[in-house]
Amino acid sequence: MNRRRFISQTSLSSLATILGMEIAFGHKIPLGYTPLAVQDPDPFKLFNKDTGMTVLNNKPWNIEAKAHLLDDKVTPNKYMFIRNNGLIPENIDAKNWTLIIDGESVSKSKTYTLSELKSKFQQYTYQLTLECGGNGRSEFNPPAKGNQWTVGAVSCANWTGVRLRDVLDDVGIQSNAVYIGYHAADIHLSRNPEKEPISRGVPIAKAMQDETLLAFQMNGKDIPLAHGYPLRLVCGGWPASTSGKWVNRISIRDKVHDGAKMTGTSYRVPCEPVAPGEKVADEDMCIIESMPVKSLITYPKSGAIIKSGQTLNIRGHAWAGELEVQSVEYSIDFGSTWKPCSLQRPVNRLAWQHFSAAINNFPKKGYYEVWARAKDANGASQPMLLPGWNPKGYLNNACHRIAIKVS
Ligand SMILES: Nc1nc2c(c(=O)[nH]1)N[C@H]1C(S)=C(S)[C@@H](COP(=O)(O)O)O[C@H]1N2
Ligand SMILES: [Mo]
Repeated sequence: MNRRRFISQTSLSSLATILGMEIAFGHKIPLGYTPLAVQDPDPFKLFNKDTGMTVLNNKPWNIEAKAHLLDDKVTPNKYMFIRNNGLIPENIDAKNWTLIIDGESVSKSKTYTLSELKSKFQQYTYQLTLECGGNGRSEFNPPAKGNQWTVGAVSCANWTGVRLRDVLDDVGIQSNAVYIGYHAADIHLSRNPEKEPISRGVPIAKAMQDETLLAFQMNGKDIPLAHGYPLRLVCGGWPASTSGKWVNRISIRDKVHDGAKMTGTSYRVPCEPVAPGEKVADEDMCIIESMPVKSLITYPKSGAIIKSGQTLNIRGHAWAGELEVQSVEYSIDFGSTWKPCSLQRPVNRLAWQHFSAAINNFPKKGYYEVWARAKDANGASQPMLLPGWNPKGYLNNACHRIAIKVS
């Protein structure tokens, strides 16, 4: 009797797809063994990312953009950051994919296939800004553990799907519902099937917004594998950790969801400001909700050189969580004085807005910095250098800055 167990046919064919060739003796690969060529794959090829992207971590994959790569109005896949807490699910079978809606606050749980979701409910498309709560972490001092994101963990793509609200109305939600929590098919780094890499959620009011989608398309195509194929929850304007990828279950909770990375200090900041480096007790940490106002200069690339007397055209995007951005200004004197940029309205709620300015008041040759500062509808502005320090390094919405040489 042969006790050795071998790789499945589906895993073998997906390996062959990744490698772009047939694996000779492939059926002899022992179960659980990863061939060398895919142990350390080229992430840019693997995920169709631009080679200008920065890989911060490979186990799990975390990849960010650079400011100038985010110049498109709608972020294409090749420039979209990847933030994984665990391992990307293997052998996804979209045809048999199901979504379970359960939890304390449904009278009866209900299961939908992906094709039922698509055919039963009206479909909507929105441009939605997704920013990792830890974007900008690398600037905090004392440093916070975790991925050292600079400015590139933000995107605004077109997401198509059905409204979570329509699905929840179909299931029937009880009046004691407080929160939703997603569960997904990704694999814990320990490969322990009992553990979830991440299971977060949002209050019922956010879940019920028009723009909160169960999405199956990104930029008009099936969602790329790394971004949640075949089904993803998208909650624009909130920490992107609330937008569960590869989602297969949503629990309607009668209390604040207590899944992985909802409790303790995860995705929480001190409820009251603290001094840099101060220890904060878990009970004094509050869950991050809407993301703060922020902007990014996406053109030109930092380091651009112009001739004396030449106009410098800048452009970029600004966003403010649940709010609209009211104005964007720029400074060429390290924040002493500010001038207005022109700013477009968002194409829909929770989409980033585009700004631009023609700068022609550089007084002499030399080194300059262009700083951009956005203000939200409530009048809150970005801090110039750093916002309040917090133990986990979240919510750095400091002004973005580019270097310019006038020669
Ligand atoms: N299932 C699942 N969903 C997830 C994550 C994850 O690791 N697993 N990461 C979250 C975090 S922390 C972020 S910032 C966003 C990143 O989305 P992206 O990789 O599509 O840019 O996905 C969120 N959804
Ligand atoms: Mo994140």
